[in-house]
Amino acid sequence: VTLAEIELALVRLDLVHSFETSSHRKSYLEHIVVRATAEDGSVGWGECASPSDPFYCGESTWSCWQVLGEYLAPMLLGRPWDHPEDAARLTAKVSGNHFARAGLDMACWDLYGQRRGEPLADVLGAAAEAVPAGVSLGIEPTIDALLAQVSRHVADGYRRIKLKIRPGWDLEPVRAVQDAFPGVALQVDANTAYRPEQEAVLAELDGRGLLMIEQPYAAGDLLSHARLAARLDTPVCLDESVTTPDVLRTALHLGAADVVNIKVSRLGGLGPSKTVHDLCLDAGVPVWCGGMHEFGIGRAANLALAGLPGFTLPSDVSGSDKYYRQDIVTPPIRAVDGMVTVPRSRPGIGLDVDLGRLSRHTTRTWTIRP
Ligand code: OSB
Ligand code: MG
Repeated sequence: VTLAEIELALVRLDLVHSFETSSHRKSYLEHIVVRATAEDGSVGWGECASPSDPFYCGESTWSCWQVLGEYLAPMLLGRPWDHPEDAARLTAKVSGNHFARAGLDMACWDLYGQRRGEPLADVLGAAAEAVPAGVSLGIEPTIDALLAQVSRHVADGYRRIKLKIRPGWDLEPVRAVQDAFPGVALQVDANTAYRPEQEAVLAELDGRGLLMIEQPYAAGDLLSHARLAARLDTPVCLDESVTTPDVLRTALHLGAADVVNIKVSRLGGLGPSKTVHDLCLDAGVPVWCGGMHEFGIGRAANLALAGLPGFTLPSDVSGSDKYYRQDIVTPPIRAVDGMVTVPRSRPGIGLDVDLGRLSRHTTRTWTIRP
């Protein structure tokens, strides 16, 4: 494959319900849609699902825009590659910037799948027809508002609920949800909001039968996660910490992760995500597929990956309608009885991009040629 043109589109979709984590609150999302056109005219799609602000990691929408347009796209255009991992090697000089890299990587995998005439899941060796879906619920202004959200998603059939927590919003929401919905499969995600000196509250959460506690401490603090994992019965899950397969190997060596959240964006693409999956499978560490509020393109890539055998826990990959009134792909990604079907309606990412909807929601474009 040789790319002749890469177009970046800044696409804005309103959220049906605003989302708050331990660090910020959002009512709409802007992602970069990557359209890569090969010399033969075939088109591959990718998505940079970076948060707007550099709070989850160091990247932001504008850092992705700049790094894609100034570095990643020019390094790939006009240079032939056979496999998407070869394409990734052509841009290996760019360090970090995983969200930016993932957007272009996805477009390369889409083209590769089309060349082989196979949907991405099949290319990756993922056999599952559908994957169990959970939802990630943000911090709400009140406990009642949170219970209303939980109620809606339990009624929709989702198989587990994840609550965002932070100091001051932890024990109370967990108790309230468990009291109102006994037996609900529940886990929590702190997005690095605790310091190791605050272990006592996490120890109190232990014993509530949570499926896991996700990323309580700073991304770089593998040692404190390892200590916590040794002390708690509740599994400790890493998200922000696991940026590369090498970091994952260190985390496993230290016993810092009982469970791993795999995100295509955070790891910089499907290749490294598959590597992390394979390492965890060998180590007997269960994984699940996290999300970054992806539009349909990124959601489709997540689902293809989540069909691999190590993904034994419910994902954060819900139907698009949890977030957006109307997605930019067809058929829409939906959860039925808490299961989301892995898209296989065409080769590559497995579904079609609705060009009309895409252009209606595009606020800016940048076309890069060799
Ligand atoms: O930590 O998993 C996270 C969204 C933005 C930033 C970080 C996280 C999340 C989510 C959303 O939890 C999961 C989803 O895409 O539904
Ligand atoms: Mg997380």
